[in-house]
Amino acid sequence: MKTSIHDIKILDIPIVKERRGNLAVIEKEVIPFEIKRVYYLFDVPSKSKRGGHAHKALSQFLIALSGSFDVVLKDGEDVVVETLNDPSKGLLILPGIWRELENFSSGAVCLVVASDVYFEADYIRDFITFKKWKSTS
Ligand code: T46
Repeated sequence: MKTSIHDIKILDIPIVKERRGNLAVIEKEVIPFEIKRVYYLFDVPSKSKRGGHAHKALSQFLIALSGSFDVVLKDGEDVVVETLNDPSKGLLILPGIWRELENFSSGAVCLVVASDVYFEADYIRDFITFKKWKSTS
């Protein structure tokens, strides 16, 4: 799997701004995959870490709907940390990238838009296995 942390992108989400408040729309022009699932993380204790795995085929788009958190991204060679704190921007993570979510602020909500349904066999949950898979696939 040839993806690297350089393939990770922060994408703008179109916003309809009004005095009544803002409305954000995620349609197929915004993200490069068909949406099959949406889930969200909330009430995450500040010391908690989520993620700690990679996906073989799944693409995901992460948005901080509220509050902030850090996403640590690894491709087996390099590491980058993206802080998400703006509901008008989302983080596109392609398959083959290790991710760890941490430093959740109080009230943070992480919305995840995914390219497929939940499938445990798509996960690599061990970092050594991930590095081997990256170098051989
Ligand atoms: C990711 C980060 C950002 C389901 O039953 N259905 C689902 O759609 C998901 C995502 C999870 N689950 C079950 C599987 C586990 O028994 O919920 C439990 C917790 O899942 P996990 O430990 O994978 O949760 P996170 O927060 O560490 O990771 C999740 C996603 O799994 C992952 O793809 O990138 O959020």
